[in-house]
Amino acid sequence: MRNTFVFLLGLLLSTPLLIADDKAGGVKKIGTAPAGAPVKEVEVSAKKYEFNPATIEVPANTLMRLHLKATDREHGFELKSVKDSCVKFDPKAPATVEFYADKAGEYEFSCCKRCGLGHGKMKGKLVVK
Ligand SMILES: [Cu+2]
Repeated sequence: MRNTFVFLLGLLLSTPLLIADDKAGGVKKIGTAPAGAPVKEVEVSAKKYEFNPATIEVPANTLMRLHLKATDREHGFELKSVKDSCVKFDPKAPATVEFYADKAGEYEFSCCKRCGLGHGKMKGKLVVK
């Protein structure tokens, strides 16, 4: 009986978190930036089926802060090489992604919210130099 109660309480407490996780907007942090790392802020707009800019360049060891704004409907942003990096946003709820790039390379990103027929080609890349 006691175990059931604890289980139900846990379920009750975790439910709002699960819901919040699927909502558009918010801040997603990928990687940890050391204190004092330079920051590069970039405004990225999204619409069917493109990101603008689609190529974003940043020097290595920079904290990149992407401000994602959708102009038509809900879209998503996810770094292909990073598990669970999807963040969703819509015209009323922009989102911010922070990505600390400590290694040079190209990181492909794509839309992670099905947004129509061209969804699969909605892509871009971060170029870390
Ligand atoms: Cu999409």
